[in-house]
Order: sequence, then C-alpha cells, then structure tokens
Amino acid sequence: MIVKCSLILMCYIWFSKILFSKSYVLFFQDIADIRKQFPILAEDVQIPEYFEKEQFFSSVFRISSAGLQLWTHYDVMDNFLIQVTGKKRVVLYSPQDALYLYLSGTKSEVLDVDNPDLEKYPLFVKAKRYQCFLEAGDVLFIPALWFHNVTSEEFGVALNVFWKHLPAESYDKSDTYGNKDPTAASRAIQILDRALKTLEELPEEYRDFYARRMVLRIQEKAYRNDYG
Ligand SMILES: O=C(O)CCC(=O)C(=O)O
Repeated sequence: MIVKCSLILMCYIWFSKILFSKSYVLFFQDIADIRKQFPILAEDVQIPEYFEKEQFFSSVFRISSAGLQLWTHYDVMDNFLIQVTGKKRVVLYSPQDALYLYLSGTKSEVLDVDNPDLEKYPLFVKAKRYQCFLEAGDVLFIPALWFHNVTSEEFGVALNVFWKHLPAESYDKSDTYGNKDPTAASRAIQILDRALKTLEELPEEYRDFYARRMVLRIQEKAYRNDYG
C-alpha cells in the first residue's frame, strides 16, 4: 500500500514537473531516453543494473489510457517493462510459437487474442498463451523475440528499458525503436525472397517440391534441437 501510494505520488510529481517544464517537446527521430527527453525526471529514473552501461539502448516513457491495447509484436532486444502506476495485462507467446501467430513483419495479424477468428487463423489455438498482470511497482522482463500483447486496464504510466544483449554490430544502426531485425536476419530474409523468386521459374509441381525441400533444409540446419 505504501509502495503504491508513493508510486502514485511520484507519478503526480512527474506530471507536474513535465507540465511546468518545456521537456514535453519530444524529438521523435531520437532514440527514446527518458533521462534526455525529460531531463526534469532524470534523477527519478534509476536504470536497473542488470547490464553494462554500453549495452543500454533506450528507455521509453509510456502513458496509457484505460483500454489501450498494443498489438502482439516482438522486439529484438531484451526489455524491462516497469509499471509506475496503473494496471496492465500482458499476454506473451514464445518465439517457438511464431508459426501459429500469422506474422506480418514484427506483428501478429491476430488482433483479438481473446476471441480470435479461428476460421481465418486456425493455427492460433496452438500458440501457448502466458498471461500476467502488472501493477504499480512491478517489473516484467520481456526477453527479445518473445511476443507480447499489452492492454492497459486503467490509466497508467510505465517505462521500458531496452538493452543490447547481442554484440553491438549485430543491430541495425537505423533502429530507433529496438524492433528492427538484426542485420544478419534481414539479409537472410532478403536472400530467401530472392530464392523464392527463383523458384517461380519452375512449373508449379516442381516449385512445390523444391520449396518443401528448402523447408526441410532450413529445419535441419537452422532450427534449435531443444525446441521440439
Ligand atoms: O506497455 C505498453 O503499453 C507496451 C509495452 C511494450 O510493447 C514493450 O514493453 O515492448
């Protein structure tokens, strides 16, 4: 109760500080860092010491109204979601279940995770759902590549801290949100697109056969053995 009250008070003080400063003028092209974009709050923000300073990527200030839902997506960096005030529901899916999530880029096409359209998305039932509720003072570790869908149950303030756990050169330098695929993954996807284009030179029967062989090769060479 005391923690909750002090977090609510802190939230109130934060808002007052922001309103009476000019720091709410954000520069959206910058990588988010609450301590730089809201310097007035810098002293209040203690980034957890779970990684080296050079690994820090961004800290995103999130203010959400009740009912706001963020679609199911993954990020490419490890992340702490720190709930300052308010309550949020977080639904998570493992990267192993990517095949069942109907991905379009980094997002799932299944928008309603509670009542999915199973005629359109029949494999979605195979995705194992993990769910938790965050309240003021809670911190959720969201590992890179884990899908998450976040719904604010009430007005709330939260903070994300993203950090690079792969070698720095693996990440796309133009990434401002921590959600661009690592450069090697983007290159591999481009090469795959070229391979698929090449298959179009074949008649359908052959295209199908060689596509299946390619899937087998990918499974054999690149899938983890311990994923089942
Ligand atoms: O808290 C939210 O509204 C979204 C959080 C999120 O997407 C994340 O932690 O990556």
